[in-house]
Amino acid sequence: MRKTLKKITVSLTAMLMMFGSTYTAVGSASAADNDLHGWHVYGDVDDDGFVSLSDAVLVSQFITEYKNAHNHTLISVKNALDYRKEEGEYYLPVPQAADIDGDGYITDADQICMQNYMINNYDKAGRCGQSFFIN
Ligand SMILES: [Ca+2]
Ligand SMILES: [Ca+2]
Repeated sequence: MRKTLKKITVSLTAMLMMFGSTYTAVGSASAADNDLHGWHVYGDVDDDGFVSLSDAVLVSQFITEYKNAHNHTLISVKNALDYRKEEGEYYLPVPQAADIDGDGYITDADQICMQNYMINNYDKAGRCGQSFFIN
């Protein structure tokens, strides 16, 4: 499993080198760590104000770690929110921002949307880079 993760990270790093560095996201995110109230950007999972490779890598690492820890593959946004309180190495600071296709779950499909957005400035769901508000 670790080998696979390393391979994914390496290939994503290679992609970064091929397609440039970071892409500025529309809007800004300024929520405190434990309070997600406010504006966020789909794809900016680590809440640094950019949709970048580090977000896609983090989602990939999180999915792998969560599956290993919980032994099931369907990760809801709520699961990911709860996981922030666990001792995971790769939790998602803003899990809602990772559900690009809006189905309520964080899956490889969301991560693929993020990659396509970074490479082509287009994702199938059409939400990556869009601002959204958490009440
Ligand atoms: Ca980010
Ligand atoms: Ca999803």
